[in-house]
Amino acid sequence: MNDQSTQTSRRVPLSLLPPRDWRAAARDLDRDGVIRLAGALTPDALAKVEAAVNDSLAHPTPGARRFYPGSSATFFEDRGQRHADLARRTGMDTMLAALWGEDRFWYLGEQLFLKEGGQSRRTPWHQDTSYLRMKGAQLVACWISLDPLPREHCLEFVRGSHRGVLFNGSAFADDDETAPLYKHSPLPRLPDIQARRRDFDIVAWDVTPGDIIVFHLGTLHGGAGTVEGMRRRTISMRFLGPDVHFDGGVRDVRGEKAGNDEALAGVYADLSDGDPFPTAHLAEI
Ligand SMILES: O=C(O)CCC(=O)C(=O)O
Repeated sequence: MNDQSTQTSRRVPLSLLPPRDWRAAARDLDRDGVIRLAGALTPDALAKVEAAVNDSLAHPTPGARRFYPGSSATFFEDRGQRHADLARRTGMDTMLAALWGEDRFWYLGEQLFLKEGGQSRRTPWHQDTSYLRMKGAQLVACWISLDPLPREHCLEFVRGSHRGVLFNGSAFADDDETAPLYKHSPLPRLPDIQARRRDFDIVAWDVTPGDIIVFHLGTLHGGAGTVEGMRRRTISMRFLGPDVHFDGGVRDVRGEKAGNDEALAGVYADLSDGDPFPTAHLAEI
């Protein structure tokens, strides 16, 4: 048996996952840059995600951050590559195979957010691709909330924006959420979506634990804050497929170390625009 068929054979069979029209889901994801897979996780799979997130929150990495430390509410963020196995144990790999019609893909890593303890701020609008140097269609996050969230506290998206302009990253500045992360990049500054919400086609859902929101990493998104008495634990698990290439074009931010660039500097070295994105450092799932 070759490596690829070994991968496929150890996946949870699609027939054991909650039924869905995967062809329609793939079409909608391609068109809108985001879909909600309602009830995608079985209770057992959800329990596994919750255990993994709670474990990560209890054992933060050295890079864990608390945004907006002046606020009394917690806005905690951490990232890592600890949960590739979770993707397999929950059937997420089977779902991606169904969405992409692809058997080979890799785990890019997870990012966790915890907001609680009062009125926490919004996650500023941004595109994940501003912090990476990747282009391609097979580049997604599976965003899961472990707490029920009404639409107004969910992650929000600008529909179809994965096909539009790539903006500079948000620096998550206190006083201006559009303030650019890369000071010398030719990428345009983010528009002030929050101030002009009516000008954008914003989509969000009421979310129940067990739902997965799948979005292309180029889709503009921003996350609501919390209010008193609320806890909002979310995880984004990110994946890439073989159509992903190195983006060395306008994203050239040589000399600026920020965000994921720092962690990926060694991987980016010696790559030219359009090269297949290297995957040797990633877990294949
Ligand atoms: O959950 C949130 O508030 C933010 C999520 C996010 O920005 C992401 O997963 O990229």
